[in-house]
Amino acid sequence: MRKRGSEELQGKTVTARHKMPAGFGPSALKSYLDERLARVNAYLDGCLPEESRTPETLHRAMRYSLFSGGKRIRPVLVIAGAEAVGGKSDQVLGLAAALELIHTYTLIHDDLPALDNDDYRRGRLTCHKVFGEAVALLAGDALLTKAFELLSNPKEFPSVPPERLLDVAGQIARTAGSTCLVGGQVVDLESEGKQVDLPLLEYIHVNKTGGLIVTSVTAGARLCGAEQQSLRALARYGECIGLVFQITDDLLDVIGDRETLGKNTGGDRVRGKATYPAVLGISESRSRAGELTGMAIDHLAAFDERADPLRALALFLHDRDR
Ligand code: GRG
Repeated sequence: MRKRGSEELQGKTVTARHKMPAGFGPSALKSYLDERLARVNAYLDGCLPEESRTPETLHRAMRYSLFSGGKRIRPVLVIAGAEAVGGKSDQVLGLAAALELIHTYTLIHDDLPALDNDDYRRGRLTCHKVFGEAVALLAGDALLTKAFELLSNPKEFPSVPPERLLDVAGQIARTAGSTCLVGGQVVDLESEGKQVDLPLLEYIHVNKTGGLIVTSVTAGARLCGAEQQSLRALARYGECIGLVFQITDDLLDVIGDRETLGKNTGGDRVRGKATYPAVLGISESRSRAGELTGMAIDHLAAFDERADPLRALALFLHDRDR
């Protein structure tokens, strides 16, 4: 695939003032990500049962999918959201891990033959291809359950008042449930092969993909005691990058590189999926992604340099090639 330079993808609407924050360029972002991801990965490793623990097949399947090279976007957003309001990553590691566990469960279930029937994910065979459908289904269930085990344990969050933790756990449960993530997935399935207009497309993506992203950005900040005004701004930022994330994902399914993505491309068209390129065309989809990226960064105007990782992440999500 021809590498899409940021100038080209950013189109007309991500302007010079939306470039990487001064002092927080690509190498600073890389160090930031490496450092945070190492901590998230260590935490995830410590909270899951070892592969040797009975039932071994189940624990192997859970670990297989969790440690298969995901980008860890949601945990990074949890940490960056917390840091933007003065929190520390250590305060929110359990939350960051919980959101990645939920995300990984959705991917395992989404790949099953009853849903997208995908053979490859993150460059490897999908969970059900390696462990069989029944174990994959149950590995997804166990990851989801593990997330709420973490969230219901105040010992994982020693500096957080229990009522605040309960509040955040409730927010995550609502996001993962029938009126957001699972609901968005159902509407997506029901729309396959049908003519879909922009409002319906955005309904699907706001719920299926955007909800978990908004919750990632806001829940860490909420856990750290952020004020309502900051939470509202972070939520608007999250809504914008959630859509950018999905538009880019849709574009990559059309123009992305199979090797880089680690999964097959073109599946959306074959399945008659509702996507931005199908509804708006490629050029208009790119412009929309650029416009939303600029809007996301503008929503952070009241934050100081502690929000620079969020600003840089907006641009990163816009420019990503996997
Ligand atoms: C409850 C089964 C079920 C599904 C809910 C989230 C979801 C709906 C399905 C997951 C499948 C999917 C393709 C969702 C769209 C969001 C998306 C592009 C997910 C991939 O996320 P990345 O790119 O993945 O962050 P990595 O592999 O980097 O973790």
